[in-house]
Parts: sequence; C-alpha cells; structure tokens
Amino acid sequence: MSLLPILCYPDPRLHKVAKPVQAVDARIKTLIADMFETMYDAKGIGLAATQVDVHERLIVIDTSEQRDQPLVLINPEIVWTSADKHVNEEGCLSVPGIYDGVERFDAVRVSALDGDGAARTIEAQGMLAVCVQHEMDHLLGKVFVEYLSPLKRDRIKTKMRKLQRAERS
Ligand code: K2U
Ligand code: ZN
Repeated sequence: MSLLPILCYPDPRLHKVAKPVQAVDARIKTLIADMFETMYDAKGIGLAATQVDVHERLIVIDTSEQRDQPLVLINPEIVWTSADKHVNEEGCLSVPGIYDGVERFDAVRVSALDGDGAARTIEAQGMLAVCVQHEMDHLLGKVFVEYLSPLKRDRIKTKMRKLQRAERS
C-alpha cells in the first residue's frame, strides 16, 4: 500500500467532476487500499478520490472511534434526504487548519457499490451523514469553503497559498 499526496485548495484539480467507475477491478481495489492508508495517516474520517487527483466516483470513510469500520462507496448516489438540516463544523484534508459551519441534511440514504462491486444501500445519520455529503461534494468538484462567504473564501485562499509557499521554501 502507498500514501498518496492530497491536493490542497485552491488547486484547480479539486474542481474536476469525477466520472463513474467502470469496473471494480484490481486497479480500483489497490486505489481503495491506498486511499484508506492515506486517510488514516492524515487522521481523516473520509477521503474522496478527487482529493488524490483521481477523478472517478470513489469515496472511503471510517467514522468509528476505533478506526476499524471502513466503508467504501463506489458510484454513490443519494436516493433520499431528510426534511431537517443542521449546521455542523466541518474541516477538510484539502484545506488544512480551516474549520467552519456548513448546513447539511441530518440523514441521507445512499446507494452505491461496495469494495467488491456489490450493490448496497446505506442509511446515514449524524457525522456519517455529514461526511457522506462532504465527500460527495468532492466528487462534484466542490470544496466545503465554497459554502462560505466570498470574503472568508478569499482569506482562506490567501492563507493556503502562503502555507504552500512556505512548504516549498
Ligand atoms: O477532507 C475530507 O474530505 C475528509 C473530511 C471528512 C469530513 C468533513 C467534515 C465533517 C466530517 C468529515 C475531514 O477532513 S476528516 C477530518 C475531520 C475529522 C472529524 C471531524 C471533522 C473533520
Ligand atoms: Zn474534504
């Protein structure tokens, strides 16, 4: 398994729209393993393929306390959303050190293929529901800071560019 580099905002590749996975083959299974290694190493609870510069509809998630309940969503589609929404504080491995409130559905139902290519439907509430919505935005080329005001977003872009310049020097 390998650690994969995570794209950092405002990298334009984060805004590419992912295409459906055509086959759950050896390439995809290796990518799934590498994405989990990368997510756990980065202390994340979710990671979308877009964030590692692979523009296919694939998400890995583990919201468990023990970090032992991996969830793979291939070609995920939200098929139901709750009536209620709430604002939750979100972060993103592609926007390190930035946290802010985003309104999401309290619960969602998602149909997807699992890591073996079998069709599944999952009901998500709480943090899992937030994470699923956050990751599915990534597959559409959307980063959570785009829900914030233009002023906040510009300040974040400036801060990220400074961080990246410092890392290069
Ligand atoms: O970058 C990512 O897509 C991983 C996200 C997933 C996530 C975002 C918002 C809310 C829940 C999950 C995070 O960066 S993982 C880091 C994290 C961990 C716990 C709570 C919030 C953020
Ligand atoms: Zn993110």
